Amino acid sequence: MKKNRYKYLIPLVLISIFFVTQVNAETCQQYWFGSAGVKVYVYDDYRAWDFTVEDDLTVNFIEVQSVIRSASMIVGGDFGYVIHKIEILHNGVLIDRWDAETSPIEAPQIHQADVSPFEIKSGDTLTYRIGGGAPAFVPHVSFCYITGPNYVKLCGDNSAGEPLPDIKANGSDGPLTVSSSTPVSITVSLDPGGQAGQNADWWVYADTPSGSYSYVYPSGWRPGLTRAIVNPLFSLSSTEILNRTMPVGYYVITFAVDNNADGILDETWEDSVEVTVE
Ligand SMILES: [Ca+2]
Ligand SMILES: [Ca+2]
Repeated sequence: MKKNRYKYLIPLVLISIFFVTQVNAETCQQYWFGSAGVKVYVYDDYRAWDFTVEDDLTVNFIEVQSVIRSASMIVGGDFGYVIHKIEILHNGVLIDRWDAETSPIEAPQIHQADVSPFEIKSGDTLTYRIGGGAPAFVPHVSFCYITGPNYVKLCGDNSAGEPLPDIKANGSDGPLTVSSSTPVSITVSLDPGGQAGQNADWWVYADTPSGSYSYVYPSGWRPGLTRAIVNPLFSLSSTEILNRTMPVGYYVITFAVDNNADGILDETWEDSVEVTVE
């Protein structure tokens, strides 16, 4: 009899390990700027892009992509390598700075760095800037352009933060435009932040040209507005809830969780994606 008790203990231990691992999962926010084919020239002065922080996070790692290339105005050709400074600032305070060795070939450069943990809050300003750095032998004539796509990505620990629901269409935060012959894949994921284990209403619904539809677990989509499930908040990895072609029109699909479990739509924490089918 005694021996049998342990068979219940093993699954419990496994569940605990799973739980801890999930709560400490890393969360990232990514801010895109620039686009391929559009050149923004950088001289000795800095060029800057500002972003508004979407969610609170304790950041301990950054990754930045810059698509850049050196060039020369004077000889109409290419000078070779030019050193530019790139800086990331949070509310005007420098977080990280590094040299970009800009070559005559347009190429994406990825910079990654562990940083001393710092808090970002929704609405804060994040700045990417690039400039300066003419080499000594050609002062004031070297420059580069930055094109795209570029991004600033901040990662960190959200285990004490707000829940972060995320919904994507074909892997994108949108807005997405597709043809009526292209399938649309909708995925949802949740970082529960400091609310893991709190019982909550979960909602997945779509505003469509033919009215509202809701995803109800486990049966699937139905007309009207209905709760997907009532369940404690947990770390939900990317899960597909739709994959099909859709009639021409404009759609907004929302994933939300509430800070209660009363069956009423509160959308305390929500994320939406817009899809236009042409
Ligand atoms: Ca999203
Ligand atoms: Ca509710």
